[in-house]
Amino acid sequence: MMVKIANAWLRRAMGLILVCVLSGVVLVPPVFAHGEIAQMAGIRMRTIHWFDTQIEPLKVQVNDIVTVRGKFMVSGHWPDYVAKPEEWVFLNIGVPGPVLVRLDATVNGMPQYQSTAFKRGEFYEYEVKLKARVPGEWHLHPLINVWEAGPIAGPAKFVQITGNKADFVNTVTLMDGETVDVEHYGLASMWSIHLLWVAVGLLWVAYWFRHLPVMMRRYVAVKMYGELEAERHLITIKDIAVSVGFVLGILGITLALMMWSMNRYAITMPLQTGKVEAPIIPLPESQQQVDVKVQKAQFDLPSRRLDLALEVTNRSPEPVRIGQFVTGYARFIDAAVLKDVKSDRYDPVAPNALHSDVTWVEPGQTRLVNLTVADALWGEHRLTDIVAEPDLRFAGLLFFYNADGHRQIREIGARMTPNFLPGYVPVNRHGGHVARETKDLLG
Ligand SMILES: [Cu+2]
Repeated sequence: MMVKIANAWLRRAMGLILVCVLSGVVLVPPVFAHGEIAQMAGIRMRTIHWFDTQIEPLKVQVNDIVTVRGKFMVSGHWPDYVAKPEEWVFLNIGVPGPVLVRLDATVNGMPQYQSTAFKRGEFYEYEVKLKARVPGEWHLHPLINVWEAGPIAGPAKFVQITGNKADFVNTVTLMDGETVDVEHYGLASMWSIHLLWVAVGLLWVAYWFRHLPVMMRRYVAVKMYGELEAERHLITIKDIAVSVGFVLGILGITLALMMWSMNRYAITMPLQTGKVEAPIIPLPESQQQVDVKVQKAQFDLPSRRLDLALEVTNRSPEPVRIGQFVTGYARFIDAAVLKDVKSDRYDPVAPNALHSDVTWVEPGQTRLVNLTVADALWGEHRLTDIVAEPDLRFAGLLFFYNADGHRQIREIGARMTPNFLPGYVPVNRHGGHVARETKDLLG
């Protein structure tokens, strides 16, 4: 009777475990990205503003070259709680593991083989050349590692690598003319030396474990030989000789291996520390002929919308209009000015998110512009989390375009008020675009 009940319970438990495992396999969607949206929204919005990112080609064979290039601005609204980019930064690539190798990287034309420093408020242009190594579909980001702050990722694309990993070649010609295969260079000696020391370790253990029982040997010895005699049977003269032999042998092997490697690799260079300098070359976009003051910023959580009241002064000789807002890696576009589309569902672009109540700001004119940046992208990329942060500020790049499409970029940033209530009409809005829209929603 008891056995039957136990059997029934066991069967039920097994069934439950099976259901759990299957639902884990069937119901949990596969995860593609690698946590870029888990980073604090405030850090993403106020550190590096990435734009003009190009990752190409997106379909390659093993050994083909993928180029990542683009521009970024180092925010002048860098948070106080994040280590500064003037200390140590490194231009890198965010991919799941060494699926590509980095052949070359430049920032403003300067090779970036080591860490560097970036100045807040400056624009930079970068290029990274990668060689495809492991077949698969990989989410590939440009990335800047900031010392003590971590990686700050740019917009990613999926790169598909086909072919066979065994065909991957990565050869380098050294200064002395020797060509080496970096994939396998020094691996044989590394393996042999490691295995040698594993063998020495096992021999040492085996020597002391040769007599059974191994546990409580002192107790057994005292039982057999009495208190006074036990010591001589626990560690014998032979044991001492073998131990000394081990020590001398290990020292001898170490010396011999050191002499062998000094002879085999006669000329070596230590890994280099220090910084390379990224020169500051003013990019055409950074010439500042448009001034922007943020008069009011409100983040409307229910409608995923940033409402901005901006005082725009146009000091350029031509009328300009706002066409794009970039914060972190996300791009919010005014469809009437620019055409941009999502390259895949994870592409952080909102092609029709920007609306302003003033189209053109004429030369010499100062206008109050009410701008709304509204899109589900705020939520999809968890930038809405900004309202849960203790330093409620945003920053981003405003792209102004003239009639020819020539652009100027200004960074804006300010403290902002969150609004959690649906249908809330902001105060101090005198018939502006935002207030009208909200009133329309109400009734
Ligand atoms: Cu990713």
